Amino acid sequence: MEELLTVAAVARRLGVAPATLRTWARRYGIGPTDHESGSHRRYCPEDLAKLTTMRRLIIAGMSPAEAAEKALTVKSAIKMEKIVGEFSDRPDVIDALHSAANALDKSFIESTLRNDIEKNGVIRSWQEVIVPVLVMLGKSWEETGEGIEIEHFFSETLKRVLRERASMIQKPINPRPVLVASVGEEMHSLAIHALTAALAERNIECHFLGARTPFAALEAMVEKFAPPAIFLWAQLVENADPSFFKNLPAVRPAPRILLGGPGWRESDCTNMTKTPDLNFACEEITRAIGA
Ligand code: B12
Repeated sequence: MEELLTVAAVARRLGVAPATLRTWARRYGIGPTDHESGSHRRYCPEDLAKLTTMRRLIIAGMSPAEAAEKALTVKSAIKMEKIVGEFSDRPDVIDALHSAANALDKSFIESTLRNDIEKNGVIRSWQEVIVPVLVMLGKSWEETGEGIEIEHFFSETLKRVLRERASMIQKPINPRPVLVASVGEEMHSLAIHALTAALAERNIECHFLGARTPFAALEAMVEKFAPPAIFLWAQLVENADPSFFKNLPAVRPAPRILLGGPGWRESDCTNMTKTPDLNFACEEITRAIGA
């Protein structure tokens, strides 16, 4: 039986909005040929081959009109599973995730993130796919002042996937968990979610305090658990109060304190370790727990 697909299914796999597919059909005649199922038109494997070519040529920099002209000459057929494979290299994943974020397509964002992390690990996924998408989302919000719901929606979906990943930890290798927090009024917490998930892949357990952690919470946790390492995130300068690391209670053995995020000012952090990236933070923490 021939595989026939809806506009929504094809759009998700190709990483474009359904409206874009409709425009391509109307403007360039590159749509579902003549398959009808109920009142909805469906794409067949031959249509998919044309669309996949169109998408690839646009990503390569060709204009939609030129890409459509070439794609319409394609005679082959392509199966849905094949498209997923074809579009799994990194620029396409970024693009697909960005489109899915804009379309508020939760299930596509979740499954793409899960697959990517499963295949590449948290660090590579974060650096190669997730950060570029976050930067794109932040940029469009900065330029237009619109789409804040997209930022929230994508962040929450990403947090869910990273939490899931962190909870897969089996037998932690560190008896005393690492302490991880975003300081003061800091609402940005995606980086620390990524850190906790990346450490879980190494079976390193964290006490995760999340966004807007007050100093009293850090103080109590340090006294109670004497963590081997403490990671403090500040995205914004106004939240990077040095008293968060200067006034921590003294415990034995002394924890390794790491500061991450663009908020920390160099002048406040002399003699402190500021992490340059996720990989470095994971390596330092791994060393601090003696693994
Ligand atoms: C998602 C997001 C939000 C979400 C946060 C959700 C959540 N739970 O975290 C929400 C919607 C809540 C939010 C709120 C705000 N946001 Co915001 N947000 C973002 C966005 C899109 C992603 C943030 C993020 O996690 N980035 C990924 C990080 C990690 O990238 P990075 O900081 O550049 O990190 C690199 C280095 O720091 C380095 N690194 C070094 N050490 C380490 C250690 C580890 C472990 C890791 C992982 C990385 C790392 O590697 C990183 C790359 O991996 C950014 C855009 C952007 N470009 O980042 C804006 C952005 C950070 N937000 C911004 C702003 C202004 C705000 C608000 C003030 C807006 C407002 N007016 O309300 C509020 C902040 C309120 C507050 N008190 O904190 C600005 C900040 C500008 C500035 N520098 O001052 C940005 C840059 C958007 C923009 N382009 O203008 N935001």
